[in-house]
Amino acid sequence: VGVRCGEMAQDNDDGFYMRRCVELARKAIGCTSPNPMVGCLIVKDGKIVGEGFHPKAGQPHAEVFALRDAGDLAENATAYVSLEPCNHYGRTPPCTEALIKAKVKKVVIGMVDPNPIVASKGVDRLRDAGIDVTVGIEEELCKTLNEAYIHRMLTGKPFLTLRYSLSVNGNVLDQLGEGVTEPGGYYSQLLQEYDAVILSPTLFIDKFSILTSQEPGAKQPVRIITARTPNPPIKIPGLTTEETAKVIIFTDKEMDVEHETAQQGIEMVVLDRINLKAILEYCARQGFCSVLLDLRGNFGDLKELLQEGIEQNLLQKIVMEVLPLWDGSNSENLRVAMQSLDKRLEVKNLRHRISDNNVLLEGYL
Ligand code: AOF
Ligand code: ZN
Repeated sequence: VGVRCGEMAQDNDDGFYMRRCVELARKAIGCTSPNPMVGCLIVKDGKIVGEGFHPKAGQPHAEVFALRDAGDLAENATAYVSLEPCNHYGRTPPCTEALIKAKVKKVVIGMVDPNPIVASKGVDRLRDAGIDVTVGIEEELCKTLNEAYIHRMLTGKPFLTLRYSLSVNGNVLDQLGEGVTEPGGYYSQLLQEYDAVILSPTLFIDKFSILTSQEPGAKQPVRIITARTPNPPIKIPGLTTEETAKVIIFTDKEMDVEHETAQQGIEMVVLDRINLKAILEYCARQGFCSVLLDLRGNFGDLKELLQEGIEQNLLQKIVMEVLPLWDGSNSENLRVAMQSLDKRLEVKNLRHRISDNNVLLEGYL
């Protein structure tokens, strides 16, 4: 009301700039783990004079890039950051000190950093230095951006998402919707967001190329498969350079692996018993924040992993697509596995969208 076209209402400015920070942060999607994605803006007299995001663990934080971009204009400006600026020496020096040194007047923060070595100490340090600090702008958006990082910081465990496709008659399908594996398709985007993906070994061997995110410059997730003995030796197909990513095979006995190319790292982890908890613990030790359990192919061990996930409350999120198909064939096994559990779970914050010809549902457990 009363706002001319092209002009931003004063009350909405903080939200507007914070949404831009999140947009910047997302430029590094899939690349920052175990660090969070963070975006930062320097705003002076209603103009954006500096922008930055955290590109990768080990590299400078978002604030450093934005301050560099702003140069001397940072003095008396407002800094917007999607996550509380850090106040510790990690792989990089504290961002609070960089902001103080640059003489910013105000810092607007999306959310407090759940990392116990930061957790509000960044805010305290800035306030002690006489900087005006506001916390909690577009907080939900900032939290969703880093849901995996937050979960891992608070629990020490990776964030686990279950993905599957369903026919309109409620059958779990072996296939994906049309177009979803193409650039911009939800499946291609999903793969890029996760540090690791647990897959059916048959799918892995037969259709490796469709297990690859097609987003430009995407970092591919580590592929995890499980293989019990006695099994025929696992044959890893030849991979093109874009598909190259680490493969971890969880097994209950050392076994032979044949692979056509030796270019990618294949790691074998022998467990007493193949189970989801042990796989997730291993992933946590590798620094993975997020793991996708992808139900496709010959479900094999995935069935038991899923049952364990539901029974032991190891799942945080569900991503489900409904395909425009009535299909009574296949997946009987999995349907039984999914329906036989005597468990009732509420799915929270359900979101939906239509993507190509499919309905996508996302929610939290
Ligand atoms: C920020 N801005 O852009 C990011 C932050 O090892 P380091 O030095 O990269 O520190 C990692 C920790 O710093 C990470 O766990 C999180 O608490 C914080 N990340 N903080 O002020 C950023 N990426
Ligand atoms: Zn920092």
